[in-house]
Amino acid sequence: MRKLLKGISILCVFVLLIMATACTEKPAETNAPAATTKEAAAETTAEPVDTGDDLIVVGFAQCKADESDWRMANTASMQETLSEANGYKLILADSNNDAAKQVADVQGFIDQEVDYIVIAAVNMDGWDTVLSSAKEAGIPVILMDRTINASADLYTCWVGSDFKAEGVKATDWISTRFTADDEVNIVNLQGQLGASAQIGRSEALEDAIAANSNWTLLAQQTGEWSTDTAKEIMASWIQQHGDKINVVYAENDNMADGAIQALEEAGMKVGGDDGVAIISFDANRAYLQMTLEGKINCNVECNPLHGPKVAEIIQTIESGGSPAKVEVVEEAAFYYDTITQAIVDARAY
Ligand code: GYE
Repeated sequence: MRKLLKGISILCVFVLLIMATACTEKPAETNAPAATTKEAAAETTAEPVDTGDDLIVVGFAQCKADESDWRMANTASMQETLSEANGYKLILADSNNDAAKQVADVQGFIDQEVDYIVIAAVNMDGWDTVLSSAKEAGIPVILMDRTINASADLYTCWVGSDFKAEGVKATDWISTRFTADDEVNIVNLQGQLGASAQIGRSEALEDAIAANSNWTLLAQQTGEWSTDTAKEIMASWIQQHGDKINVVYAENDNMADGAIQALEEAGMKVGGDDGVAIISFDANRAYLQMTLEGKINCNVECNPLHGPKVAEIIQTIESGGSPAKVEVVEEAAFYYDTITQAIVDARAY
């Protein structure tokens, strides 16, 4: 739709230029034709000229492409689906988890007059101005993975996970693991603060702790989704609290792995029926293998493969339709005592 409008406006400019040139007197023996041509050329290239290859140009503002196993699978899904073979030109901007840079990346897409903008937001806040510019430019904005705090009329739709519901699956498992008479002492490795995934998962834990008088939050800190950072933090918590810790609530697989490394290096039993209970999120295949081995007790799925759904949304818009405002993906949870090798082997990421 947008490409048709852009093509018509360029054609009009060319017709006007031809008419203007035809009406002028034959230039004297000077450089006038070059000057006129040059001015004309400048006018037509003021707008990014449509390459005519009929590809749908999608600007993808990713938070940090190598942030985690989940994020790498998410980026790959977008690149595999929005490929030139499938009719797309995907422009990936990696903000390196810098929220201000990500906003600038989106502004850059507007300046390039892309056909669509897809955002996996570093932070929930700070979007109103740039999304208002996208709206004025008539560029549909698709939020993928993370939600944001912005007026709903500033973006076309959101596709992702219900992060709080993911957290409730995890805290429900903790409730089955311990009785009301047990002391439940929890440490919480949070995702990057301000990301909707962190907010939802942390909220579920905090609500469950408030609802269970025998549950205590011993420590809470962001591990920035990172294995190494989580390992360092966990080592310090072990120093402080020792074997009082009986639950690690890590808000993604990479941080769960870091915590497990720290616990094992401290000689503490991990997972299984009587080790420190490990909660994780994402359910990447490598970490479901660890769940099968009993190292992770409860791993809550968070599906990163949003490429096909984003393409479906774009095609709906291209054909004049309106996609649903919210698309929550269905997700499961996996447990060390019921998962099978077949389940692990069948995982797509
Ligand atoms: O859990 C984490 C990634 O936004 C759901 O970001 C995503 C989270 C995911 O880095 O591994």
